[in-house]
Amino acid sequence: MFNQRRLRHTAVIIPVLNEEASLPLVLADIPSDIVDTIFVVDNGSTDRSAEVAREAGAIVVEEPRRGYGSACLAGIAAAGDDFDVLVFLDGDYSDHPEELALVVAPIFDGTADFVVGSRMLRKESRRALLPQSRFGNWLAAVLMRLLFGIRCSDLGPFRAITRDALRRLGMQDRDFGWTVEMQVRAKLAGLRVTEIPVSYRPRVGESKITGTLSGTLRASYKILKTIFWYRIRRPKLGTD
Ligand SMILES: Nc1nc2c(ncn2[C@@H]2O[C@H](COP(=O)(O)OP(=O)(O)OP(=O)(O)O)[C@@H](O)[C@H]2O)c(=O)[nH]1
Ligand SMILES: [Mg+2]
Repeated sequence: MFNQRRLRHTAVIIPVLNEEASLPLVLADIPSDIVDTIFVVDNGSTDRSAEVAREAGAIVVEEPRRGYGSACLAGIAAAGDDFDVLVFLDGDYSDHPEELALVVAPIFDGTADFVVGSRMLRKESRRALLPQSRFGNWLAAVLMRLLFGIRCSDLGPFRAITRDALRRLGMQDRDFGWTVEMQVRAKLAGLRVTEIPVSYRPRVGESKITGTLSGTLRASYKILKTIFWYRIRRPKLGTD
């Protein structure tokens, strides 16, 4: 493992909007024997998220344009060409950063280009998802199977991808459509994609999306719109 890590430079990208309470917990659990650099993308937080990130040794990237996708795109731009593998992780401590080695393993052993951590494969993780989130992910997975032949069980935020594969995708979405866009584009680009079960727990702090009606409706609308847009348009992506 030590030699392999030397071969691969791995960065973590954490989109953040007002997560000062959870961020120190997330950063403390990221395995430093695998990860070279942590980019915390501050999406216009009004709390001390940026300060606590810097205090914990992360590189803070400012992205004033709101939206989960915007934050991810800014993190990718900041990482540039210096990393072979990029890992995405939420900043609310609902993911388990200590499982990062499991998420990157199929990439490190050369069997996958893109790995999605699924929260739907383990009972206790599934139970930690709010019912609307469980239903939304199930419906999205059914539609992706029917419309694209994609076998997946979740649009989980905890995921890893090689820099080269990410470049081939040409990601564009700036908010809630980011996760599903990456999985659909990965299919259209012919990436080797695999899913692994990950743990999940209720977030630290106030829910912004899945725990609110407006957040759930906005996210669901954008995810469904993204799925059907790609089914109708089927853009050609570089397959090699
Ligand atoms: N809501 C929201 N989160 C953002 C934004 N930019 C970055 N984030 C971060 O993106 C990650 C995912 O957002 P969450 O609010 O956890 O979304 P969720 O997990 O679907 O729903 P909840 O955890 O219930 O709020 C978190 O680390 C947020 O801090 C943004 O514009 N809006
Ligand atoms: Mg969350």
